[in-house]
Amino acid sequence: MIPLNLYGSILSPPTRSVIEFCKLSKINFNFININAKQGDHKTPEYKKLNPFCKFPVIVHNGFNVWESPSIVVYLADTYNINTNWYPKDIKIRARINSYLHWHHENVRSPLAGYVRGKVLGPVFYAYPELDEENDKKLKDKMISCIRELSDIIDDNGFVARTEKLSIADVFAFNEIFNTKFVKFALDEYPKLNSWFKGIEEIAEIKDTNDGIIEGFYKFADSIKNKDK
Ligand SMILES: N[C@@H](CCC(=O)N[C@@H](CS)C(=O)NCC(=O)O)C(=O)O
Repeated sequence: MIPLNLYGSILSPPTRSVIEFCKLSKINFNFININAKQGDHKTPEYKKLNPFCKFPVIVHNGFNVWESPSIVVYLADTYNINTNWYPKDIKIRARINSYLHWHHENVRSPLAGYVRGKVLGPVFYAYPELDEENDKKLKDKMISCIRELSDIIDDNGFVARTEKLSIADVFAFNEIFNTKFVKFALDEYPKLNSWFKGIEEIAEIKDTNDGIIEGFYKFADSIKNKDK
């Protein structure tokens, strides 16, 4: 029996980062899909797994952990991981952890903010369409975040200022990946673009992310047709 259950959605960047960490670390897991439109994450049972009703969550041998960076650290310690993705070297870990703490407010918030407001929110949570003013406000925040990440990569190569790719890059990559929903192109940022494409081609990541955008639009169309 696999002792690890992972609850989440493939559309969710933090869920994918945990899935990819498992795959890159050869940790087996059962995936339990959360249908946000149906409110699977708002049920009393789910609330026992994560009191804040967010995904991803893991349950490992009956022990539940929420917040994706915290899940990754728990899994790395539990499965004794020592790879470039999350090495045991405490100074490299400190760099990765610093990024992961910074990531929520400074990367996830501005990138997911626009993607959710513009595309995912209206489909999953019946958000009203963004008006021009809010569209611009959220889009500007997304662009200034991409610029900041691009500067970090220009200067350091990797987002956590490590010498090799780490799980921090995967977290950043997955948030940027979702900007495909708003058709944002990275061509203006050559180093960021090649960093992004390099990560996208890693087998475990490709295997997870391929087909997501197309799958979402098919789902959104099927809802629209049902509502007609
Ligand atoms: N800081 C959290 C963020 C989790 C999060 O925002 N998850 C989103 C999906 S990407 C969610 O649960 N959305 C459902 C909701 O807010 O109702 C983490 O890294 O795990």
